[in-house]
Amino acid sequence: MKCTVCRGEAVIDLRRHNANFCREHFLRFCRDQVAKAIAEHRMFGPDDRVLVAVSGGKDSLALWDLLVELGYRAEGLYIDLGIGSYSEASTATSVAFAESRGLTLHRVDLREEHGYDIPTAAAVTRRVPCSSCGLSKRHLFDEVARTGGFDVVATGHNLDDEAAVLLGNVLHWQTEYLGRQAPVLEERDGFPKKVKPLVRLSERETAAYCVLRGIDYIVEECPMAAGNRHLRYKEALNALEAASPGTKHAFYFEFLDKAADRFRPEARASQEELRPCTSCGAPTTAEVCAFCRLVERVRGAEPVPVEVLGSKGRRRRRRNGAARDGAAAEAGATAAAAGERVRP
Ligand code: Q46
Ligand code: ZN
Ligand code: ZN
Repeated sequence: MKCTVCRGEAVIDLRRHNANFCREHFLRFCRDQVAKAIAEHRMFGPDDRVLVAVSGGKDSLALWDLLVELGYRAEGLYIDLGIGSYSEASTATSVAFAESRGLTLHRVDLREEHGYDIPTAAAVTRRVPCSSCGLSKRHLFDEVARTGGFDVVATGHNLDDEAAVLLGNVLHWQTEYLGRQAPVLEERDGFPKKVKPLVRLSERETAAYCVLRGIDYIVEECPMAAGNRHLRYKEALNALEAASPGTKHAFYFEFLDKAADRFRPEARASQEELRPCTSCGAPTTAEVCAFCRLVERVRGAEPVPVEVLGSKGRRRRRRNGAARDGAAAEAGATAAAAGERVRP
């Protein structure tokens, strides 16, 4: 297999681009795709301070590395969610990455700083973990961006993530979410601008990027993600992509080009007026924001181990006929995956 650019030995084939690349030209391809996404969608400029949402996984570390390689002023934010050994491994990986490159990593520990962790919040609220997790992450990214003087928050959502979210939104005709699905969410009433510079790269490409750059990332998936519909949508799209390379790219980018605008009025109409939370000052539609209400409810509760939650969650879902939790899981995970805000 020869590199399409230099005819040297290729290390990866990209069927949707009908190309093979050697290490050097694949890394350049990744940088070009990210640079193109940033320019085309006017994500940020060379003087902007970018806050990268870091999880220790391949996408967020590849994103941080790529932004630094492209010369941007990017610092990381890692949130310790307290999800057992998964969070321990994520913390170690994120810290090691930042230290090895001399980069600034901001850290928030949910239990130390806010008195709860995600498994406990899920048990106390009797909602699926992704619901309180997505809410907590969005609030803390916004807060650190605001207090730290960052111009924009960048998340590691890739083409597979965005295409899967789009498929979910289309299958259920979530027109309000369709109107908000974009690689850029502009700053609004105290919420920082949010961008997804990896939208032109697939999951396989970000993983290959990490391997070729020697980036050590956690392969383990969050144990709380098991069974969510988002993963099934990815599998379905992978089957279509295998049969017809380029399907995911066309599905997502043609949606942006030809259909997204049609849903914008609906998304705008659903935007309610915002005012500062009387407790923390974050923009909210209520008197006290959803994050402060969550903290109030779960702070100091007896910690619930991940394993216990897993079995309880499954029992509860069976008893309730799956409906309510299934929908909540999907909304939480989908919004978390899309980096979007859902109203509480
Ligand atoms: S970390 Fe949190 Fe994800 Fe785990 S609990 Fe759900 S939202 S799956 S991106
Ligand atoms: Zn080459
Ligand atoms: Zn608040």
